Amino acid sequence: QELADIKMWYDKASSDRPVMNETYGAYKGSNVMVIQAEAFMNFMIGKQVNGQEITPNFNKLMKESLYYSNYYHQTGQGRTSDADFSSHSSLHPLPTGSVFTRYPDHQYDVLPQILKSGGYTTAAFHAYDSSFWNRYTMYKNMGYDRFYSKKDYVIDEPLGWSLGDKSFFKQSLEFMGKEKQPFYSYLITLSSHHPYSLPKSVQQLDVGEFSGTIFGDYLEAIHYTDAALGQLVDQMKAEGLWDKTILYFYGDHDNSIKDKSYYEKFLGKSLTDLDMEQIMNQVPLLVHLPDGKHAGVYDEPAGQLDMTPSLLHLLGISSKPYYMMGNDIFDDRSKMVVLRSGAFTDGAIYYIPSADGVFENGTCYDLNTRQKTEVERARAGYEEAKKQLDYSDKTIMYDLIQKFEEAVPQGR
Ligand code: GP9
Repeated sequence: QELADIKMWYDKASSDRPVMNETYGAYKGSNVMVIQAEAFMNFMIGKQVNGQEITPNFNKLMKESLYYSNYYHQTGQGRTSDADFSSHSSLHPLPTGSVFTRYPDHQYDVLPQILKSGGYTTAAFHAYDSSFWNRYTMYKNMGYDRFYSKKDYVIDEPLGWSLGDKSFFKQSLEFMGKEKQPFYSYLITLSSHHPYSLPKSVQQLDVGEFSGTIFGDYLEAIHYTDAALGQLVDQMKAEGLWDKTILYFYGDHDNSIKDKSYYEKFLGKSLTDLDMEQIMNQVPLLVHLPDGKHAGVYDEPAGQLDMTPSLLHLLGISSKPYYMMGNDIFDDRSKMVVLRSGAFTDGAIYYIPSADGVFENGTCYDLNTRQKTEVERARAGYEEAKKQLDYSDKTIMYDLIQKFEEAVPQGR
C-alpha cells in the first residue's frame, strides 16, 4: 500500500508537468553549463565591504540573467555531495550521511543520464581526488561520459585544497572545447572551502574590521571565486560558447560560520532568528540564457531540487516520465520549498521545526511582516513537507525508482 501511495504522489506531481509556456523548449539543443560554487551564500550578493563589491562579476552578470533571490540549499550531512545529488535527481538528500556514499548503486532519474540519452555529451569537472564523496562511482551511475578530476589538471595555480578556481575554469573550458556539442558540463569549485584562508597574494579585498577573522577570510575567498567566474565568462565569449550555452550558477551550502555578530556587523543591523535561518539556508541562483532574455530578479521561493525539472523545461524535454520532487522554476504556479531540517516556505510563511519535532512547538513566521504568526497556518505545509521527506528517503533507500520502472517501464 505504501509503495502505491508513493507512486501516486509522484504521478500526481508529474501530471502537472511540463508547463507549456513561452520558455518551454525555447533553448532546445543548447549546451548547459552548471557551476556549483563552494559555500557561495546569498547574503553578500550585491553587498560591499569598505566600499568594495564582494561579488562584482556576479552582480554584473545579474543584469543580463535571471537571479533568484530566495533560492535555498536543501542539503544535510552530505554537504557538497547533497547539493549535487538534490540538484541532479530532484530528490531530497538523506537525514543522515550522503546518498553518494550510502546508495551509489540505486536508480535515480538524473539530469546527466536524461541528457545523455537525448544525445548530449556529459562531463563532470572537479579538481580534487576522484574518490572524495565517492564521486568516481556515483558519477558512473549518474550517466557522465567523463569525470575530469584532480589527476586530469595541471596544478599550475596551487590554492587551498587543490587547484585555484581560475585555473580550474580555464582548464575545464579547454577540455570542453574538445567535447562534441551539445554538452552538459557540471563544474564544482573548491577555492572558497572552509577555513577560507587564501594566501595574501590572492587577497584583493580590504575587509577592514573583519581582517584576521574567519568571516573576513570568507569574503576574500568568495571575492576570488567571483573573479574566477568573471574570467570564465570572458573565456566563454572568446570561444564562441556564451550565446550557445545556458549557464546555471548556484552555491552548494552555507559557510559553517554561525556567529551572528559577523553578519550583524556586515549587514549593519540586528538580525532575528528568521533572518539568520534565511541567511544560513539561502544560496544565490543565477541563470544566464543564451539570448540574455528574461533577465531580472525573481523573488519566489525555489531550491536545489528544482534544477533538473527547470533545465529540462528550457530544453523542451518533458520531465513527465521521471520521478522527481522539485518544482519547475519557470512554472508560475505557487511553490513550496522543503529543507532537509523539515523547515519549509511557500513564500507567504516560513516554518522552523522545533528540536523535539512536535509540530505545535515549531515557529511559524509571516514573511510579509517577518513576525511570528499562529503556528496553525503551517499545519498543511508541515504535513506535506513531512510526507515529501519520508517518501524521498524511501525512494532512495529501497531503490523505488527501479521498482516502479520494473512494474511500468518508461514510467507512466
Ligand atoms: C571536495 C569538496 C568539499 O571534493 O567537494 O566538499 P564539502 O566538504 O564542502 O562537502
